[in-house]
Amino acid sequence: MATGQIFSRTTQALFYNYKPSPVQRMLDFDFLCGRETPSVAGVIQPGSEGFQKLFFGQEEIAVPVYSSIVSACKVHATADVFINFASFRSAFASSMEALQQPTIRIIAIIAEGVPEADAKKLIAYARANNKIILGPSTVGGIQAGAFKIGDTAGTLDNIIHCKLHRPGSVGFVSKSGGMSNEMYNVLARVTDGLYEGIAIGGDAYPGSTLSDHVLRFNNIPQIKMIVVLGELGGCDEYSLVDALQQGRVHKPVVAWVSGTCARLFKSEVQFGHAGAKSGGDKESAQAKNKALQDAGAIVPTSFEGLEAAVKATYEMLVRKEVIVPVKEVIPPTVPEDLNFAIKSGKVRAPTHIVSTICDDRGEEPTYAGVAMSYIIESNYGIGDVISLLWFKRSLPRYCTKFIEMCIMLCADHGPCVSGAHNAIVTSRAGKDLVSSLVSGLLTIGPRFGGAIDDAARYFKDAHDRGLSPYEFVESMKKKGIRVPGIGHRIKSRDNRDKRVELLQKYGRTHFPAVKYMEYAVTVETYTLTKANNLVMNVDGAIGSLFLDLLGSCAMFTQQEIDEIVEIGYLNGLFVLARSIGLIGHTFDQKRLKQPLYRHPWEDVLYTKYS
Ligand code: Q5B
Repeated sequence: MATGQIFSRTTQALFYNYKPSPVQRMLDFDFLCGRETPSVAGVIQPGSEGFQKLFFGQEEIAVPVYSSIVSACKVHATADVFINFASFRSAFASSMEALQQPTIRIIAIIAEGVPEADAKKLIAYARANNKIILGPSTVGGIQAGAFKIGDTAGTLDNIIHCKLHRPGSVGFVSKSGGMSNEMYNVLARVTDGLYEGIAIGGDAYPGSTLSDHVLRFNNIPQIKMIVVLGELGGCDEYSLVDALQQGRVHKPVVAWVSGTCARLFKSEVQFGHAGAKSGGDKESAQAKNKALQDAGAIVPTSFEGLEAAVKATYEMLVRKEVIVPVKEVIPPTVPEDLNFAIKSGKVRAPTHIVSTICDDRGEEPTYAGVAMSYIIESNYGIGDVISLLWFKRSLPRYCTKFIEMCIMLCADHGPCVSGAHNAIVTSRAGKDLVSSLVSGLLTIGPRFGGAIDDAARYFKDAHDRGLSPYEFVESMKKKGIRVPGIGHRIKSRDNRDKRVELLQKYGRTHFPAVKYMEYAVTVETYTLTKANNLVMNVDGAIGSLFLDLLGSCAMFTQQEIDEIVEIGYLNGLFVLARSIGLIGHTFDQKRLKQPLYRHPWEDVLYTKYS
């Protein structure tokens, strides 16, 4: 591997298996460093294509999404880093495919738990083809002020705090990503900061080794000293020992191998990383620290001494004028995400929607404050749910039963009515359930099913003004308005609508008062003197009885009743009820495999007169 720098301020990556947070963090880092181009050239998400909206500073950009590695590499031939966020199950296949692309030079494999046999195959292929693997089981790496992989170095605050937005003089390599963060902090405190930092990953078979990166750092002129953090287990550190002994590293190396506490345990101990287990003596932290020290590395006596050793080495290099401390750069302010800023209480923003009936943010949704489990455990019915969501209160059982009666009685009235006819024709035209349903619902209006609100409005007004049925009906006639709630195409004096009778009977039996319904009956008595079919219809029965319900249950103020009538809640009962039937008709037609409907010519009057 050796040779030097692997990243620059123009390095671009392809990000496999899209995760919004690490991609956005990379772009935020770019902005902090003053990069001109985003470091993520594209995202690969098997099965999707298009783009992802992300921020590059204040500007929103569209990052292209590709469904395959090959197509992404073809379009972005200069993006030579492949950041693989695939799970351990699919990391091997995607990494191998990426390695086989001529444009890809470096792969970071984030997944933990990649089978060792697979890791070995990837490593062999990478070595044979002069490519670099970081990981598996790595957070990645960073070149300060230039390029960063995924979540490396954590939050923006941490990055600024660790001065990673501009290059320093230290090369750092460790197994652990978590410890890298710790060390970036130390380096910012006691040196002029990091130049490049790599976490090789904690697996037993890392794609690149500590010594691979130390030897590379040795060739990067901007790196003046090297810090290495090893771990007990495995023999990786010994290749660094060899390199030091062979005089292949010319820069001061400060090193520490963690895990010295393993000796305190009686049996073999497995630490956090797969490769970090106390094996034989040679793999112990003590043995490796000693070997590194003997080979010429600066090794403190404990981890606590590492900071002092780094500081002393840095100061020595400054004294010798090997290091000229870099000038501080003030990073630009990265705009904070609105959601985050709101959550942390830093900003406030006006809401765009007000909602008062249902809250789904807690453990369980509540309807008008009543928890879902209470609704189920208390045997609430659909009438109770409607009263909570429409009227925002629990109505007495006789009221909710009445609502349920309305729903049941209006659920369907055969295939010939406007709504069902439309739903049937639409379904037979091959349209889906929602289209068929909506086509039927759209017929509900002043003539068909949608006269309940107007019936309530006119009956209430006429009754409250003390109009006699004669005065009311004739005044309507003068205005050219048909009395809503009166009249039916097939029902008549001698063929009464059973639904109307059932509703009236229920109201008379259970409601404290039915003055509006009785007024509507007197209106019907009058209209029947004009024509046999001017009976009270289901809209008129529901409209007048609902006025009685609202007025007599003592749960609504007069102002609330006026508002319900004015807004027009009551047609909702017919819309809801008839949806049941319209859905049934749609299923019926599909089940019967009915062909496209075409109205017969014989049933159309073709005439030039109009
Ligand atoms: N005349 C329902 O009319 C219908 C009059 C009237 C004064 C009236 C009509 C009407 C008001 C709206 C209403 C709900 C269009 C109906 C429903 C659900 C359904 C449907 C189903 C289901 C029927 C003949 C003569 C004319 C008119 C006069 C008619 N209605 N006068 N007030 N209300 N009602 N809709 O039979 O002198 O000859 O000019 O608009 O409440 O939709 O099952 O089918 O569950 O699906 O077509 O039940 O009444 O009568 O229009 O030929 O009129 O009577 O002025 O007088 P028809 P038309 P004139 S329930």
